[in-house]
Amino acid sequence: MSYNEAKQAYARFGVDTDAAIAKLKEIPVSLHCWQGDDVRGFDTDPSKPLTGGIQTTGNYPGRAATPEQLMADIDEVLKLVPGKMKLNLHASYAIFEDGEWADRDRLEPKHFRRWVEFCRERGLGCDFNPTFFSHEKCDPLTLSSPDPETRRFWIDHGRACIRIASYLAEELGEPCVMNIWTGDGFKDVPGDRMGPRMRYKESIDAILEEPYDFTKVKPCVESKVFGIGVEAFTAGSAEFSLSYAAFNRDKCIPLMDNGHYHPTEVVSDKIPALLTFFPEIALHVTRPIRWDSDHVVAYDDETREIAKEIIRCGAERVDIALDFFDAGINRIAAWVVGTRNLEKALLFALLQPADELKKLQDESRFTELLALQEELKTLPFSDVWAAFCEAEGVPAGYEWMDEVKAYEQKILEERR
Ligand code: RNT
Ligand code: ZN
Repeated sequence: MSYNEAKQAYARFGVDTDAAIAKLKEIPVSLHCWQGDDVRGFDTDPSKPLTGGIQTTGNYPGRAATPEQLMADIDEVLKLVPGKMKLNLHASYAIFEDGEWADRDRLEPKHFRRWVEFCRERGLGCDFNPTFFSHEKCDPLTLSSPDPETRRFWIDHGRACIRIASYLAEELGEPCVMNIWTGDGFKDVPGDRMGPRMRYKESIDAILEEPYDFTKVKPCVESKVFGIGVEAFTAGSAEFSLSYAAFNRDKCIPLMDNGHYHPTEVVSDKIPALLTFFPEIALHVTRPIRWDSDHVVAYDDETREIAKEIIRCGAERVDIALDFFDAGINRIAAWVVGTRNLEKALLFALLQPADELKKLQDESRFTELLALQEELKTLPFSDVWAAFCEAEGVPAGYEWMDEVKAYEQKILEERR
C-alpha cells in the first residue's frame, strides 16, 4: 500500500497522518549514551564492576572504550533513528584532557566541553545525570550514608552536576533534565529504615540548594523498588521519591522508570495519575523482564500504552528518555531497535482518534470502544511509519540492519 492509501484509511477514522508525522518530529526523546559501553563511563577503571544494583550482562565484542568510539557509535545510531533526539549523559562520561583527572565532587563544565561541541554540531540538546555508583566512595551508600564525609562527597557531586547541567542548557539553548538516582539500599532486612530515608532527603535538599534556573535545569528524582544486591530496601522508594517531588514542586520533578515497579504495576496508568498533580514529569522507558533487567525497548503493549498516555496527556509535559543496556547483542543494533520502537509507539499513539475514543467512553458505548481500538491495530501503520522515516532521511525498513552489519565489520571488529 502507498502512503496515500494509508492516509485515506486513517482519514476514515478521522485521523490526519500528516499532522501525526509533523507532531512526532517535534517530540524530543533523550538517547542514553550508556547503551554504547555497558554503563562504564570514562572516569574510573573499566575493569571495576558496575555497582549500584544495576547490571549489564553479556560480552558482545565492540564495546566503546573511548570518547571517540562512543561518539562514533552514537553517530551511527543517529543515522538510523528518526525523530528529534537529545543526548543523555552521565557524569562518569566526563572527558579529561591533557592527563588531567578530577574526582566526581570536583567535576566542572569544562569536562563536558567536547560533548557540548558534539551536541551543537548535531543540533542536539543534552540531559545529564550525576553518577552515584561504580565508585570507591559508595560505602555502599551515597546520599543516605551514615558517614557525613561520604554524604558530603556525594552532595558535592550533585551540586557540581547542577552547575554542569546549567552549562549544558546554556550552551545548547535547550533545557537540561538532570536526574538524581542512587542505588542506595540493603540486601537484607534493615535494622533502620527511617535513618537512611531522612539522610537521603536532607542530602537531596542540600544538592538542590545549588542555585539554578528551574526553567533550564530540571532536577528529577527517580524511584526504584529494588536492585541486585539491594533486594530488601531502597532508600529512594516510590513513595519516598514521589513525596519528595510533591513537596518540592518548585524545584524538582518526579521520574518514573518502567522497570522500577512491581511486575504487575504499569507506568502507563501512573502517567495521568501524576499529571493530575504535577505540571511536568519525566520518564525512563525500558523493558523489564521479571525484574529491572533493562532489556531493549520492544514495540509491545505497554510501550504503546505509555506512548498513548504521553500523547493524550500532552507530550510537552513529559520528559522522555530511554534507559536500557544490553551487552549480549550488537550494541548499536540494540540502541537502534529500542529507539525506533519508542518512536513507533509514539507514532501509533498519534494515529489514534483520541477524541472519538474519549467520546465513546464518556457516552458509555463500551462495545464500540473495544471494537474500534481493536480495529485500529490493523490499519496500515507501516506505511505511515515508512513515510515518517523517509521524511527524516533514515531507512524505513529492515535495511538499517545492513548498515549496522557493515559498521560492525568495519569498525566494531577492529576493537577486539
Ligand atoms: C537504574 C536506573 C538509572 C540508571 C541510569 C544509568 O536502575 O534506572 O536510571 O539505569 O542512570
Ligand atoms: Zn532509569
